[in-house]
Amino acid sequence: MHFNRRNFMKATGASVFLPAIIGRSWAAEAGAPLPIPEVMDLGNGSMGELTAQLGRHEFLQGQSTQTAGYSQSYLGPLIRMNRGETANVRLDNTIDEPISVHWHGLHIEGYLDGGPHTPVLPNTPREAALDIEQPAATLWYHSHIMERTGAHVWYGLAGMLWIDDPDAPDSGLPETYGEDDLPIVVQDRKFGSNGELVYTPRGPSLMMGYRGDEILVNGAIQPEASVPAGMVRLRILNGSNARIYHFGFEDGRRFYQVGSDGGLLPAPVDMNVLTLSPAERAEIIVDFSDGKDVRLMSGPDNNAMGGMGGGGGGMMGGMMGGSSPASDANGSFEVMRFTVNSGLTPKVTTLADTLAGAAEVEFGEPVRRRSFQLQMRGSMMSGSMKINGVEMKMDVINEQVNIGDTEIWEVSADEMQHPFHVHGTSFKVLSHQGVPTNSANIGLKDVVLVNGKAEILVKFDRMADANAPYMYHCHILEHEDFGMMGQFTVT
Ligand SMILES: [Cu+2]
Repeated sequence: MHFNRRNFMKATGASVFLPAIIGRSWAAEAGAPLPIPEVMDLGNGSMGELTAQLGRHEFLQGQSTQTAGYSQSYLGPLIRMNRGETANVRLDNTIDEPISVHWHGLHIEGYLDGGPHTPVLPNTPREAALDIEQPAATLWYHSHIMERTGAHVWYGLAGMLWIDDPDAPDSGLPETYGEDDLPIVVQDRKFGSNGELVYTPRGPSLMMGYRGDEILVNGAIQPEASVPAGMVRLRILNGSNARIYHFGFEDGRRFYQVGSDGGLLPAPVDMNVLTLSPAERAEIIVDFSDGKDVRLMSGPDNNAMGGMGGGGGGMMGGMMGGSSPASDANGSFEVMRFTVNSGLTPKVTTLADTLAGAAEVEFGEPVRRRSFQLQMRGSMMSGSMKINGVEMKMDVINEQVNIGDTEIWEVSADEMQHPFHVHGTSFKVLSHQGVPTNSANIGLKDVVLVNGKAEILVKFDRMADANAPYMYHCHILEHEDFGMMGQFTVT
């Protein structure tokens, strides 16, 4: 397959994903109850079915919006899989273009990974049998088609995936789904005056990544969750195309991070600001025992070329990074609200000092070092973004890795910060900007936000041959779609 970068803009405006007019005539409706996705449990041999489909979804009061989703109008069900089992799922697609289901964070072989080489073609169902052998973790899935990932995810082709480990010791963390264990998928979106989603990455919003001015959680605008007066576990996914969030509570209360991309941390990490770049996940424990309602906020996203206020709002934000939500004087904006419901009995009221069942991966001595330079400099002129001087090409394998080898990958980012994602494994972050990191506080990762330079320790235990190689790429989806991606085999 050959791809012409100049077709990119045309492609993202393809007819099934309707373009819209910028402006607004509707009221954004905040404060609806937090939607809790339906669970698709693939444990104990049960077979699931995931169908990519177009739909209409009501985000805005009295408005129906063209969307896409997996087996529902927008986003997909929360899929649960058990460690030590094979998860079986039938993938189908009723949309008039290829989509895929990339299992982001799963350690599975390349042909099952759901990358650009393994699309689900229209009305051509496929079955996938996924051997789950990795720690309990909060992952996700999304479409991952060459030059179309940004549009597909923007319109809704994404969902959460939780791995459970029936044999892990009890962490004591909250685990009552929808009550004290909540999926939180945070996305920014932009709507036109006709109520339709607007996705028109071009110029600055292509260069900086595409941002929206409405904040959605699980597909609802700034919703409200009703929680018990105890410990509540929030499993947060940044499901946005480009926006980086700096989450914190309006009252400055502290909270505890207990998990990251690859599973639980060895011990809770006390914090009051949590930064998540696109595709990163964090599990946090928030104490609501004081009974006070509180808003979850985010600070502004300042990731832009030259470090100038990209999504920061105002003229610069508009010029440089697209839209920004209505914000206070500091640039902070509301993500969602929590109200404490005294009618709910808290099930967990304490948090242990250390976490049983923390995620672990055995790394050996590194035998090789590779470097990856994420490059956007000159990309407007050349019509593509690059890694190590080359743009993504479907028929070029950029790296070959030996199965089971431990390697150090040195990743550097030019012009702005880039969230670097590696398929097929979880890695450890060794250093950032030349400073060794405390990996116990960071945990196992599959995305690292690179500001300058980072070193990561990687090892792959599953095969990916040249017919279905793994990808590494920037998870700002417009950068990925514009070529900041590469392919590697593991054999
Ligand atoms: Cu990038």
